[in-house]
Amino acid sequence: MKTRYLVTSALPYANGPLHLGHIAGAYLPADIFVRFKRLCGEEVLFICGTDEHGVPVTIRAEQEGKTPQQVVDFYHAQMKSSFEHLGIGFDNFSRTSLPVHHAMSQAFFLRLLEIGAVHPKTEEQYHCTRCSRFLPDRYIHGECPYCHDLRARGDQCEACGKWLDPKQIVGPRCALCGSTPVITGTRHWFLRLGLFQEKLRNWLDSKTQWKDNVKEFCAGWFREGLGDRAITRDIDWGIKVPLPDTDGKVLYVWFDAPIGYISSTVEWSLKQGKPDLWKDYWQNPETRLIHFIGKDNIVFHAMVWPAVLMGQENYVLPSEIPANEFLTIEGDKLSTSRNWAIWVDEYLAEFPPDPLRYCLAANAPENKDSDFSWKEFQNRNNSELADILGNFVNRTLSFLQKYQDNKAPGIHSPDEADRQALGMIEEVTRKAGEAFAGFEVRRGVRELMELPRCGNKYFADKQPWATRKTDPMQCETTLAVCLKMITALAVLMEPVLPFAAADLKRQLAQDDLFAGILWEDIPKLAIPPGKPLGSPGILFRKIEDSTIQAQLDKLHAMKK
Ligand code: B3M
Ligand code: ZN
Repeated sequence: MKTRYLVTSALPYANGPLHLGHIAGAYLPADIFVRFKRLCGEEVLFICGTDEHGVPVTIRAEQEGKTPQQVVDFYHAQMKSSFEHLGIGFDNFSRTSLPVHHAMSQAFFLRLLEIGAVHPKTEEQYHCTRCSRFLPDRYIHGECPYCHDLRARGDQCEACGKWLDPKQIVGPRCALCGSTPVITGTRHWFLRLGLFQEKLRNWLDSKTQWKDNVKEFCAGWFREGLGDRAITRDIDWGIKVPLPDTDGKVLYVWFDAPIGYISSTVEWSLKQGKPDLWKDYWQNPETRLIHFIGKDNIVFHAMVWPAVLMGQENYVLPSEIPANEFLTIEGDKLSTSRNWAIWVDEYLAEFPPDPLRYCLAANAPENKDSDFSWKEFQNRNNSELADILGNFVNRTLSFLQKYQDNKAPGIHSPDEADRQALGMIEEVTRKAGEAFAGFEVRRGVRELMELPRCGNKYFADKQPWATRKTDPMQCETTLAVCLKMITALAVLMEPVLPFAAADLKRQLAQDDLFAGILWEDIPKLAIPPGKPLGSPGILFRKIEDSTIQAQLDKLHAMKK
C-alpha cells in the first residue's frame, strides 16, 4: 500500500530575497525527501507559499517607501522563480494574501472562539506617542529578558529562540522612531493554549523518534506552563478579525501562516478541478504530515499549530517536524540586517543549481549549525562533483564512444573485483535510501558518493585502456560494470542533483529504461548489450579560484 505524504516547507516571509540559510533549513531537505519518496513509489504532495502578512512585511514596506502589497507581489514572484531555478519542486506555491486563505483563517478563528479556546481580554499594549500608533510585537525592539541579546524583537528573540511578549522586552524602543513607547489598554483575542496542555503533552510524548531539538524545546515550554497568547494585532495589514467592532484588528501572522499550508492545498485542489481533494490529505487519518522548518519556527509548529488543529474538527496532526539548525556564512552568523548573507537569486545568476544543492546537502545543518564557505563550495564542486562523480561518468562514457562504437557492452565471466563493484550498487542503494528516508541528507550524500568513488578505483585497477588490446572480453566486462554503476547513479543522484541526473539520463539515452523506475529496482537497472548510447558530455564544470575570490570580495564589500 502506498503511503500518502503531505510535505510542507515553512512559508517564507515575502519581505526579502531568499538566502542560503533558508534553502539549507527548510527547502532543500524537504525537496530531497520528496524526490526520494516519489522514487519509492509513494504518493507525495509538496506544499508551500509565501507568508505575506504581519509586521515583517509592513516594516519592510516602510523601509522601502512602498505599500505592503507592492512588497509581497515583488518577493512572491522573485521567490517563486528562485525555487524553480533551484529545482525545489513544490506542487503548489501559494500566497497567504489569497481570498481562500483569508476565509479559511477566519473560519479557524471562529471555530476556536466557538469552542471557547479563544477569548477576548483587554490588555495593556505599547503605544508610541511620537508615531501615534499601537506597536505590535516586532515594532518593539530591545533586550531579551532571557539571554540579554540586545537585538530582541517583541515577539521573539532570535538569539535564544524564546517566544516573547512585547512587555517582557527590557528597555523597549519603537522600531520606527526609536522613542520609548508607553503602555495603554486595548482589547485583543487570546488563544488559550493551557486548554490543550495535556493533549499536546500526550501527543508529543508519542513522538519518540523526533529529533532532540524539537523535543527539548517543547519540554521547556511545558515546564513553564502554557498560558494565553494574543492572536490578534493592531496593524492594518493582514486578515481582519471576523467580528464586529474590532477597530480594524487583524489576526496575528503566526496564527494565519500555518493555515497557509491548508489553503495552499485547497488552491492546488481547485487547480486540479477537484475542489474537495485537499480533504483527502488534511482530513485523512492515514496522511503523514511532515513540516520541514528551521529551528526558530519550532514552537509555532510543535505547540501552537497542533493546538489550533486540535481545536478544529477532523484534521490530521504533524507526523514529523524535521527542524534544522542554522547555517553560518564564512564562520559568521547569517544576518540579513548586516547583509551577511548569500542571496539565492545572485548565486543563480552565476552558477548552476546542483553544486549548491550538493554542497548544502553534504553539509546540512541537521543536528548542529553548519557553515557555508565559498572555498568549501569550490572544493566540493571541483574535487567531489567534477573529479569523482563527473570524472567517473565521463571517462567511462568517452571510452565507450571511442572504442566500443558507443554501444552498451556486455558482462563476460565476471571475477571477484567485478562482482564486488556490482555489489556496491546494491549497498549504496540501500544505505543512501535509509539515510534519505530518515531525513539524514548528509549521510545520504556520503553514501551516494561511495559509488563513483569505488567506480574510479575499480576503473583504475582494471586498466581497460590496457586490456583493450590484451583481453578485449575483460575490457568489455569492466566497461559494462562501470556503465551499470553509472546507470544506477542516474537515478540515485536524482534527489540531490536533479539537473545533473537529467543530463546523465540524456547522455545515456535510455528513456524506456528509466521510465517509472523505482528506488528498490535501481540495482536491477541494466542497458541491454549492443544498445546505442547518447553523446557524452561534462556533468560538472570546475570553478576557478578567481571566481571564488570575486564572490568573497563581494560578500565582504556588501557587509554592513
Ligand atoms: N514566515 C517565518 C520564516 O519565514 C515564517 C514561517 C511561517 S511557516 C507557517 O522564517
Ligand atoms: Zn515610534
